Amino acid sequence: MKKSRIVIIGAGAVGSTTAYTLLLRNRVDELVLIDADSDKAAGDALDMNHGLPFLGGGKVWAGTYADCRDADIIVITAGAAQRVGETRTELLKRNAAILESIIDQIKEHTADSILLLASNPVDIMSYLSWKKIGWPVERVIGSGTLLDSGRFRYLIGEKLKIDPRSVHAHIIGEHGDSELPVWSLANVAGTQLKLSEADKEDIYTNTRDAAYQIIQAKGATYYAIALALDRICTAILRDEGAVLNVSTLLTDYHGISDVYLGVPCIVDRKGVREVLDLPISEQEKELLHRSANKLKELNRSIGL
Ligand code: 6V0
Repeated sequence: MKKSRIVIIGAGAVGSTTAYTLLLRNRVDELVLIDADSDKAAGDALDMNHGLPFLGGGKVWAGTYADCRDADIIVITAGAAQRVGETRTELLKRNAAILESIIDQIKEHTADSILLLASNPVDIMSYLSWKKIGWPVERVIGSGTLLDSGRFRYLIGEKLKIDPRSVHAHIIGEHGDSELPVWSLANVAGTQLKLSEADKEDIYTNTRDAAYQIIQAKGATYYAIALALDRICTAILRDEGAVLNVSTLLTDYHGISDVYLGVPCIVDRKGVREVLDLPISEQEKELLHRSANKLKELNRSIGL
């Protein structure tokens, strides 16, 4: 039987934490780490292998692009991390160049895998990857607003004293400053949330600015994104049909086309099987259009 394999390109804070999360949760038979800093990837692989006697199963090594050939999923977490005070959009040009060289090397070895992007600005990086790699759109996925939606649900849960897994609420749009909360559909067991307007504003602001707060405090964010990436990988490997707010190409989504944005999607072994058409309010539609327009402008700024 073919072994399941995930290749992670970029073994920095996010990439190595994602690998460790996948390993701990026994998600995959083979994990391959690739990094421009080959010592870092080799060191991480060795460190994780030394944990195998306490785990059982799994295999981790520092590999090359040739290892992409048998990959079920290729996760891209390479790039420059956000600096203190730097917006995600300022990262754009630095990361676009890195990504293009990575895509060229992946293409040499496979056309069958699923590409999962986390590098920021993730919606633009996903669109760029899809354009450059030439694979079907369902197989090029961005982590989108999955992490943001997790933060949102956590903060709502804290305020209501309810387990965040029982809170159904979505952040959609850009993974970044123009993202929007879908308050009109947020619920607990179908009932409306008992939150004041001030509570809502506080929750949304803290969701949107969470990355800035964490980067200010410790330089990078990696635990929650690693779990979000693990969630997407599991939905794919187990053919779950899970509904996850990932970034995908929109085609006439409330009138928005030709841009990657985070919206609820059904994710299974083929990747994004379907984009769910959320019945959002008129005001939310307007905000989504603003988010899309911002991203389109940024896409154009790098010639997409
Ligand atoms: P990091 O710790 O600096 O790691 C980046 C790694 O990429 C380093 O180890 C580099 O050596 C490596 N790298 C750079 N260029 C290449 C290359 N050409 N080929 C292979 N490897 C390369 O950054 P960190 O891990 O903190 O962040 C990585 C990316 O994830 C950044 O773009 C972040 O902004 C982004 N994040 C995305 C999130 C999301 O929700 N999508 C969340 C958190 C971070």
